[in-house]
Amino acid sequence: MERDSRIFVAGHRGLVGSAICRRLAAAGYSHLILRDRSQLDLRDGRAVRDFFAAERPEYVFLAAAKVGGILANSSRPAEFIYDNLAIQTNTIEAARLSGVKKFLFLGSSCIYPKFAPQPIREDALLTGPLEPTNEWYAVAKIAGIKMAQAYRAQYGFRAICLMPTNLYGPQDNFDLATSHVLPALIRKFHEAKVAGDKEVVIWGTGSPRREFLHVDDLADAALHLMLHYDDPQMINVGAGEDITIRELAGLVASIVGFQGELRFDPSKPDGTPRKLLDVSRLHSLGWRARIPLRQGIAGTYQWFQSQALESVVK
Ligand code: GFB
Repeated sequence: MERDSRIFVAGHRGLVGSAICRRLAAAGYSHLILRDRSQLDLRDGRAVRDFFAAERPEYVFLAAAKVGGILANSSRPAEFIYDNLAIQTNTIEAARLSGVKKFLFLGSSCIYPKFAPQPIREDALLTGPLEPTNEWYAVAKIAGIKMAQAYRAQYGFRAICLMPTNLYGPQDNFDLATSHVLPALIRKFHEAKVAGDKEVVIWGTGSPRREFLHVDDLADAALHLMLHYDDPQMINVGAGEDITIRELAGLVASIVGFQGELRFDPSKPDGTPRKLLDVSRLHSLGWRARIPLRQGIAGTYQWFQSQALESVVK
């Protein structure tokens, strides 16, 4: 990939796409091709093929997807399976037809079986039943991995697949009904602190364990692998350590400065008990996560506050 290569970052307004754009810009890549949803609906196959034929991107980072936390995933299964299948099918096929040189597909750690041995190695894929709260999203992402591998096998299409763990960072979704846990906790503790509330309710029992990776680390890994990895086997991208939701809540509360009580609500789903990725393959390729969790959360809280301030000024 040259500094003036034509690079399409699909989903550039989202958490992942915006981080990939920042990373590419910092590395001097100057020809980014970007379209928001109103300009190009990736679920529309004809529109996607026309776009690729006209713009002829050479490299593609597919960061566009329908994503959400445990509640959004379990309450809108049809959207999660349809949107993701359509987005990735259209984009991979149009990229192949228009002669894209290399394509990066992003999956998720939830593609692995609910009770996969921990830490989860890449070869655990399809060895057991999925976690029911996100099986629709997971099935779509598994189809994307298999499509990338099939296209490589039959057409020599150079697609690589990254499986990131739970991500967080600036540009995340802070809507409490649809977000992931980390932005939800930042918002809940911030609002409770401002309102002087005595307690904050956390979903589930607090015992599930999750691994969190700052999205700037993911973007750095994505660039590294786009440049140095070219293999049909997918590759896990994680931080290498996990914590319980209870520990995470304590950490976020201390960063935000909330001093009240934490109340757990076991009527809400816990989801999978644990999903820590085995990142030995990634480490062997010379890449490691660098942003410590406390520092990453503090930066994300700063970003959240700057957005809140901006919406007041507007
Ligand atoms: O981040 P999260 O929604 O997704 O939830 P998953 C992680 C854990 O945090 C669950 C708990 O045990 C939740 O019950 N939790 C506690 C909360 N309080 C909250 C809260 O206020 N909001 C949220 N959202 N959770 C998703 C999948 O699973 O992970 C997706 O549904 C995707 O498919 C994503 O793979 C990375 O880690 O459970």
